[in-house]
Amino acid sequence: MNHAAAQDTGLVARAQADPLRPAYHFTSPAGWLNDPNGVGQRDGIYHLFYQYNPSGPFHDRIHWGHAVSRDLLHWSDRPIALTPGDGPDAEGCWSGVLVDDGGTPTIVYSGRADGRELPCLAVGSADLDTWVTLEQPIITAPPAEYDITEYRDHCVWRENGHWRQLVGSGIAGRGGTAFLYESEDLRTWTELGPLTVGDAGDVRLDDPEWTGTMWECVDFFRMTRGDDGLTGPPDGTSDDEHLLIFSAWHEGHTLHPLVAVGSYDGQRFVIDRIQRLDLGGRHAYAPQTFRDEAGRRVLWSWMQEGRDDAATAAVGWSGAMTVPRRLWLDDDGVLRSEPVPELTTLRGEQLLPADEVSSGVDLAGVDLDIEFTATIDAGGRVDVVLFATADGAERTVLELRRDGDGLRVKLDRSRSTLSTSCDTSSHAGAVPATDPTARVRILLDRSSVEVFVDGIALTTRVYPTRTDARQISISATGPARLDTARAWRLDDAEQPERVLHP
Ligand code: DQQ
Repeated sequence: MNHAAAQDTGLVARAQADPLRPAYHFTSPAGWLNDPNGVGQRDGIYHLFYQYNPSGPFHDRIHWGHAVSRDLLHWSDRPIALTPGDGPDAEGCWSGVLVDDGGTPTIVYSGRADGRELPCLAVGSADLDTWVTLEQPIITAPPAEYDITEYRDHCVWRENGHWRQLVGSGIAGRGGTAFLYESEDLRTWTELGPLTVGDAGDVRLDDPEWTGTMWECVDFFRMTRGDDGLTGPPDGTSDDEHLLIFSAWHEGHTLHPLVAVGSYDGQRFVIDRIQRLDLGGRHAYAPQTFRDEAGRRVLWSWMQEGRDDAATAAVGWSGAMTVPRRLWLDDDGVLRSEPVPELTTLRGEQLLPADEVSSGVDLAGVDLDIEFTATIDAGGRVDVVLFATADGAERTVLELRRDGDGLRVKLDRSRSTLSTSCDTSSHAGAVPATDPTARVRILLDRSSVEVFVDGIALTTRVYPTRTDARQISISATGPARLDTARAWRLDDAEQPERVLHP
């Protein structure tokens, strides 16, 4: 075995030995993973590309990893798609998208060189395994007439017989934005100005609705309301509502994903309202969506870590994807999401029958799919204690309360770990209710927690240190009751053999 291969094996083995590494969520073989990129489905096969550093669990010289799946759950690593070269991506192949250029797979991404990013392009083989990058950026400079903060990340679609592109950015003193461009061939672009501009106002790093001074990972599409609503690329001739997903950023702080809903006339997007996309903020950062062959709008986000750099270096890996989620706009225009139904095929042993459970529920496990319904009236509360030790020294608590017409959700991580190297801040937010019954789904996968309350997601990470931190209880107090509860252990989905450079 040569030296590089031996290093590979060491890092992968170290990552796989970490008991807190998710087992049914997508992770890189080891090293660093951040944003989902180039998500899509071709001829039945799902493709997930991602920001990847195979050299170690830190953000540096980013490559594009690549994996394929037929069911969105079981993935096979494919060769690394993009590797920094000696041209416009010498310092990294940052985020972007996959499009079909008349049958030719094509990636539009941000090449980083000389400390800044510019739009670049790569052409793929039919099987998407081999990629050739253009030697020059396809846009050679940000728009000169604006004083921009940053400029990167792409959304590309066909509209009215032309290619359209958004590049995420920010205008100094005003707010985040996305510049709109048009092209006939994906290689020469005409700038059409900002699609819309946010309002950054004062710096409010702790405000989960602050739109930041720059918008990363812009993702623009249209969608009709209703559980079986239709979705597609932006279309300025349609009256459909349009959605712009972006990740609010400010001077190196990856803050949180937001979604703006409004109308689009082919040139400008008028924002009607802005919603938090995930109550877990930065732990569900940089989402990217696609319309799959069944017509669903499917999303992945980067589940950013909450351990510090030294703790992350010790385990040899960093970053996982959320489970794939289906999005829909409800009848009131609220964007909701749920794990794709395919996830239920990972269900193994059932831990609770579907009987009535008015008093409470006790369970144990770190890899569970829990579903319950509860009726919570004003003054009532449901508490879900997760990853608890018998003495309560470690525990993570989800609290649900009625708040006017909706629910108030809080996830308390203050005692989630005895380690002093982890983020233990809390998450909280509102859930617009659909009816008096709260429908709750919780997915646990070692350090990963994904909660869906009436389709409003809260994603976070916790790092218990004790092996007995496995107890779970669900209890109702005051004018609240549990109606039904079910739970299953979920099977692992990780590939058996993984190497850093497939
Ligand atoms: N991650 C990429 C950038 C993007 C950021 C770099 C968001 O393209 O803006 O790895 O997490």
